[in-house]
Amino acid sequence: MSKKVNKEAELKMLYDMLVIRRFEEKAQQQYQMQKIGGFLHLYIGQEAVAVGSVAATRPDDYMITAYRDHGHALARGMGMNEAMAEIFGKATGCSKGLGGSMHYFDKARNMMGGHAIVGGHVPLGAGFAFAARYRGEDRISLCYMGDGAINIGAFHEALNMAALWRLPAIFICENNQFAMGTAATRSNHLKEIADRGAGYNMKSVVIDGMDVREVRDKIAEIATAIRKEPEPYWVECRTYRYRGHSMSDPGTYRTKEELEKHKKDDPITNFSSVLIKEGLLTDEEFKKMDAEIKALASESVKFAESSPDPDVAKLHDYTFVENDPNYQPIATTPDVRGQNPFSCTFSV
Ligand SMILES: Cc1ncc(C[n+]2csc(CCOP(=O)(O)OP(=O)(O)O)c2C)c(N)n1
Ligand SMILES: [Mg+2]
Repeated sequence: MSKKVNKEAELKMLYDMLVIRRFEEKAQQQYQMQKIGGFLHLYIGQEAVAVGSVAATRPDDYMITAYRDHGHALARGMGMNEAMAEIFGKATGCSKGLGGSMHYFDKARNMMGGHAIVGGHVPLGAGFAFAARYRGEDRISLCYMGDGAINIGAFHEALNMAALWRLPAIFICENNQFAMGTAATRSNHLKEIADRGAGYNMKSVVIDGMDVREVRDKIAEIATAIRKEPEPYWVECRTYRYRGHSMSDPGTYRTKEELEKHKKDDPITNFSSVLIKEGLLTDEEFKKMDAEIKALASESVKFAESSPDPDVAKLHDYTFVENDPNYQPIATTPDVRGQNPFSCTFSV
């Protein structure tokens, strides 16, 4: 065991991964009891990616992801109550019950959303990095996506611009090996997903996404480098989802044996064993931690059930910007290169 190990930080990573696992098991149960409508995509198996990368970065760094978003929000510190209430479509949810499972949002924690359109959020991830550079801040943008997003047009536009403008973004591909029922090997003419970065002359890194320490350490290294010298990185985190694509997935595209083989790499079981072996945790402490988290997950269901529905009269709220101190009406929008961008016709 390295001398530099910080017991509290290590235990927090285990705790955060367990929060995601137990929260989602509870959500799955509620879905099966038909208390939750719409889609539900579980992150179970992939917890080390969100937890390790959040542990490696700062709370003021931006993060954005696709629809498999519970893990990212919880890792950033969202409470289980507001997370569960959102899935139940309640007014106390993180998106006021208007987003549901795929559209978590937590501006206070710089969690800039779960996004349902595959690859559609990648330009936004580049945009947050642009905003940070433009303002002269040393914040970075963590942009997560699935292996199914890397052939989408918006993905390529975003990576090209990010590379051209040297934006401080870490594009993290969570390669869980499938896009719905399609294996990544059937949809990409690539040897490795990590090779995608080469097309944009971008530094590329492969990470074992089942090992939370490796995720944290490698992302921390990249984050430190790009805060000083901005440039984007392309990261492939190799991981695996233990549940179906969504709740209605019959899973016919993989065998039971394959699933069982990958369960041996369980990021939580393996990390807890390592911590016990290193003397940072006892078996009893682990059981106590788990029981505490399970109780919080049950509590979050009670919270969600007893919360009010959103007010129908407010259905159209939150669609357009309101009370934004940065918003400038057209008349006061400053000129850009001598022209007002909103009141003139550009000649090209
Ligand atoms: C532009 C677009 N095309 C198709 C879909 C339908 N769809 C939803 S999820 C998904 C698979 C995406 O897989 P991946 O990016 O690997 O993410 P994972 O589900 O594995 O986390 C598809 C094709 C969509 N949401 N958006
Ligand atoms: Mg995938």
